This record gives sequence, C-alpha cells and structure tokens, in this order.
Amino acid sequence: MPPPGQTRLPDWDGLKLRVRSLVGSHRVLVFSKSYCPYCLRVRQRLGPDAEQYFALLIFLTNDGPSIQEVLVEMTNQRTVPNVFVNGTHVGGCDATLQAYQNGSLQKLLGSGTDVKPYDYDLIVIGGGSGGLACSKEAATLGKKVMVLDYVVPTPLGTSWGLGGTCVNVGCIPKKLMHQAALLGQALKDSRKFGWQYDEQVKHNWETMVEAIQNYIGSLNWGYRVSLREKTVTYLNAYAEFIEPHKVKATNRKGQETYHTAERFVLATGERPRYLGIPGDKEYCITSDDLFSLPYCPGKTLVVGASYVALECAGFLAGIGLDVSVMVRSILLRGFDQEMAERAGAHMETHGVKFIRKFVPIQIERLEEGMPGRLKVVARSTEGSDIFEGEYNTVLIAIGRDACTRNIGLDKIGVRINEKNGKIPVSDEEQTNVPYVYAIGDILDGKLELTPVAIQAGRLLARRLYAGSSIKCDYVNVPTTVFTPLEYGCCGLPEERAVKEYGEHNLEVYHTLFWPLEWTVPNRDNNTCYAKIICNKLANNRVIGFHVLGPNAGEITQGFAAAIKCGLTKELLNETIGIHPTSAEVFTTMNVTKSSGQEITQAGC
Ligand code: FAD
Ligand code: NA7
Repeated sequence: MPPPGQTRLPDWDGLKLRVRSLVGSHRVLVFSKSYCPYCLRVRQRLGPDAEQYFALLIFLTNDGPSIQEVLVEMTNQRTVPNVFVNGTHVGGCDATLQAYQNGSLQKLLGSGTDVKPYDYDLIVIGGGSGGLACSKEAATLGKKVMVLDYVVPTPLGTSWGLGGTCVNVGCIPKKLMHQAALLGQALKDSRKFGWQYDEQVKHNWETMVEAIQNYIGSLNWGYRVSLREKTVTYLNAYAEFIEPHKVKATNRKGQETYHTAERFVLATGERPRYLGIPGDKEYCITSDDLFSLPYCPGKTLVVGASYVALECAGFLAGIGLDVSVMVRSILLRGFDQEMAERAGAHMETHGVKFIRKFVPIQIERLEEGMPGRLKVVARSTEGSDIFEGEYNTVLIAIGRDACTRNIGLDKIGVRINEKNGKIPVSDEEQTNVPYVYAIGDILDGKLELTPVAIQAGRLLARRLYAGSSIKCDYVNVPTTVFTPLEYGCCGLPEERAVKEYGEHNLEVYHTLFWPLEWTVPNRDNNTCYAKIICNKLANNRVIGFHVLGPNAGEITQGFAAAIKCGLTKELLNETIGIHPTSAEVFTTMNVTKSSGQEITQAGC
C-alpha cells in the first residue's frame, strides 16, 4: 500500500506486475540501494559464485520509492536489502546471512551457487552509441555484461576502432570536417573585419585527416577504458547466434569462442549501401572510407541526396574541392522540403553542382592513383538521356543497410522486416523473441540518430535491471543537418503536418533573417530562414520547428526542450529574445505564411 495520506499511483498494478516479474525472472534478486552497507554485506558474504545470479536493484530511478512501496505490500518489509531466491522471499541482511549459514539459502538455490546457467546476464552485440550505453548502464546496475564489437572492413579495406559509426565514421568526423569548411568561410570573412594576411591560404587534407583521426583514436581508447572501469567484458569479435542464448564470436584471426547469456541486446547498426552497378565496390568510396582517406579526394561526385550526401558534399566544397551531387529524385527525403530546397540552393550558390534526376549506371577507372580518375556514366530517371563525367572520386551515399542478415537471427527466430532488414520491436525495444532486445539504427520505423540509440540503450538497461518503467520517447526528437547552411528541426515537416492536421488547422509563421555576423562581410542576405508550424486546434501549439542558419543545432536543442514542455506561439511571443542572436527571430516572428506577406530582410 502507498504510505498513509498518499494516493495510490495510477500505474500501481503495472508496477506490482513489474516487480513480480522481476522476482520471477531472477534466481537471486536483491532489492538494494547503492549506498546501503547491509546490501553490500549480503553481496560480499554470498561471494563471487553467487554474483552471476544477482540483480542488484538500485533505487536510482524515479520508480524507486514506488517499488519500495510495492515491496512493503508484498513482503511486509520496508528496509533493504530485500532478498528473493527463486521467487521465495528470504528477507533482509540478517535473515539472508542466517539462511546462508544454516544452508537453507543453498537449498533454495537448488543445485547450489556454483551452477552457472549462462556465462553472462547480458550480451550486447555491437559497441556503438547504443550498445556501449546499454552495456555500461547494465554493468553499473550490477549485471555481468559482455560487449562484442567488430568492424567488417569496407571493400577498400578501411576499418576502425571501438565506438561504432558516430565516433569513427559518422557524427564526429563529419562535424569536424564541417568545421574545417566553416573556418575557410571565416577566413574569407575575416578580411572584412580587418584581418590582413599575405600568405596564400590553402587547405591541407592530410593535416585535417590526421588531426581528426588522432582525436578519434583518443575516443576509441576512452571507450575501452570506460568499459574496463565498469567491468564490462569487451571482445573485439564478430558475433552470430548459433542457438538460443548462445553466440559464436570470431576474432580478426579467425579464432572462435562461444558465449551464453540470459538476455541479448542487438545494437549492430548499419553500413553504407552500394549501387550494385559495375565498378561501384571496386572504385567508389563511401562515408566509411572518406573520413580517413589518406589523400585529398579531388574533384568529387557525390551520389545520393540525403543528409549524409549533402553534408559530405558541403564540407568537401567548403575546403575548396570541385563537387557535384547526383540526385535521383528530391533532396533530403523525409525532411521539410521547403527547408531542403533552401539548403540545396545555398550550396548551389556556393559552387556545388547538382545533377538532378540521374542515377549512375557504370563506373569505370580511367587512371589509378591517389586520387585516380574515374568515368561515371549515368542515366536520366525521366528518359533515356545519358550523362558522362570524369571525377577523381565518387562517393556513394545512397542510404545504409541494417547489419541484421548475417548474425544468425534465423537460428533463434528473431523476426526482421524482410524489405529493409530492420527489426520490429515493442515500445520496450523487445523483439518477438522475449530474451532478445534491439536498439539504435537497426530498429524498424525509428530514428537513426546517436542520442536516440544512447537514450534507448540506457533506458532499456534500467527497465531490465532497475525496475524502471520509463520508455524511450521517439517523438519530437530534434536533429540537425550540417550542410554549409545548417538546418535544424524538431517536430513535423510542413507537408507531414498538413497531411496529419489539415492545412486549415495550421498556422505557419516564418521569416528570412540575416545573422549579424554576416552583415559586415555582406554575404548571404535572405538565405537564412526560420519557420514554425502551429496547431490552431491545440492553442497554437508548436508542432514543427525549422531553422536554416549558422549554429542551427545549438539553436534547435533548446527549443526542442520547450517543445517537449508544450511550447505554443503565445509562449514564444512572451519570451524575450537575446539580442543580437539568430535565435531571437523565433520570439518575434509575426508573419504568417498564409498572409503571403513579404519576409525578405533589408538589414539584420
Ligand atoms: P553503430 O554506432 O553503428 O554501432 C554498431 C556497432 O556494431 C559497429 O561498431 C559495428 O561494427 C558493430 N557490429 C555490427 N555487427 C556486429 C556483429 N555481428 N558482431 C560484433 N559487432 C558488430 N547521428 C547523429 O545523431 N548526429 C549526426 O550528426 C550524425 N551524423 C552521421 C553522419 C554519418 C556520415 C553517418 C553514417 C551517420 C551519422 N549519424 C548521426 C547516425 C549515427 O552515427 C547513428 O545513428 C548511430 O551511430 C547508431 O548507433 P548504433 O548503436 O545503432 O550503431
Ligand atoms: P537515406 O536517408 O536512406 O537516403 C538515401 C538517399 O540516396 C536518398 O537521397 C535516395 O534518393 C538516394 N538513393 C537511394 N538509392 C539510390 C540509387 N540507387 N541511386 C541514386 N540515389 C539513390 O540515406 P543517408 O545515407 O543519407 O542516411 C542514412 C542514415 O545514415 C541516416 O538516417 C543517418 O542515420 C545515417 P531518393 O530520395 O530515394 O530518390
């Protein structure tokens, strides 16, 4: 019962069910608190042999006090540790130690404490954003955890260290290369601000790559150290299921080991897709190769038009390369198309060429070298027109495939979506096989972003091992496309909002703006753009937030928190801006799109 005077929590029955299922699914379960000396005593006294059976439930979560109330109702015991063995309530510290001394605890344990049904409580397959977060959290909660991480080299032989896509071949090197490009622009602007320099300023690819790779190396090392500190066993080996609860791990030398666990979390991420045309795997690179490419790519064709493609094209152009983007249909599918087109138009103004409505059909090598020379033959998507062009490098960025088809899921009956290889899960990230969970990029219909994978992994571990019931919220997740003109967004693209709510129920406020920093160099006026989409039926609640301008990610993050709190247009009007910033436009926007009024800016 909840304490007198307190009302029962709305999910009291659910909580009771959760505690019962925790008790039922653990051989030894100790409800505990991290700082409780008696809990530690029980654990130490039972020794390392019993360690594997322990679910040390630390009351870290919001649910902690409520779980304690459920326990009072179940056991009449308010204190911790509160120990259960094979579903039987043993009691607190003294009762448990006594049961150990008189042998009744061993009897309860059945075949004795030296029987090990599984090697680990949890095996996580994939040491990327999601896998590392989940494994470390589970280990912090007292579980015995193994992480298997292995990078299959690209067709050109590129490989990398621990940490997954984001750290090695994703967010981190991408943002740093974007920064390299922004610095080039800043150098140009600086003359207008009085900086004088005579030297010819040019970019050195090798220096940039070396510096970025050194930084990534330090992150790889940091991940290994933190796994060790948290006593997570790390194996640099490729994992595949061979039977229920059992994986085979194959290391770089081909040596095989076998490992079992009570539960598994799949966090294997995705790898770049290839075109499937002659010459693609032999001569082209993907983002997996680009960030450590030992030579400057030179004149580059980027194939694909989603954010990976546009970001790479953007920073390559920004460091002075001749860059073209081959677009099959539209820019940034899935994003607000008005914003996408504006981001693309800005790139075009700054020298990126777009070859629209063409797809490559053949890549031929004209000359070997670093870089060499390639001939690209492409066909129009609207007719039989053929395009031919010569480039030093062709970067394919046409999407990524989930790494789920070669990990033995068929051996244990985990279902995947055959169309895209992704894994359907419940809202608790559980697959159709109850002891197997999945997180991150491999989830069907979820967002492919690092913070999403991390959040899902952490919350999953807390639900599995700390009695938490908090689920990952996949709604209103903010993101930013780091094109030269950054595009940040949260909530719905305008076209989705119209589809879901109907145009007449929406009010869109928008404005162009000119960041103060750009006025003195006199560049790019009326290219930055801000827009919010409000739901008239819900008090003008902001359901879409879009900004195209410098530091869009920094701007969007704060507004995302406000949107989570139910931001409305009125609240924005009441918010006082910070002057002079770009973000302040959101507090002063008053032109509705439906009014058709002019939004061009004469000054900042
Ligand atoms: P990953 O981080 O991909 O980790 C999976 C790991 O599992 C990998 O190390 C893989 O080698 C390993 N593995 C696979 N199969 C096995 C196996 N059988 N056995 C052992 N190990 C295995 N997200 C953002 O939030 N912001 C960004 O700015 C951003 N930029 C990006 C830029 C690029 C170019 C790319 C490609 C991605 C970007 N992302 C960005 C997406 C982000 O990197 C992913 O969403 C995130 O890494 C997903 O994490 P994950 O844990 O699902 O998988
Ligand atoms: P996306 O978001 O899957 O987009 C793929 C892009 O590549 C998109 O523009 C496609 O055009 C285009 N594409 C797909 N197939 C082809 C072929 N065969 N030829 C030409 N163009 C093609 O991929 P990203 O790589 O940008 O990002 C994937 C995830 O990785 C992302 O969510 C991040 O988490 C990291 P379409 O619009 O379909 O015509």
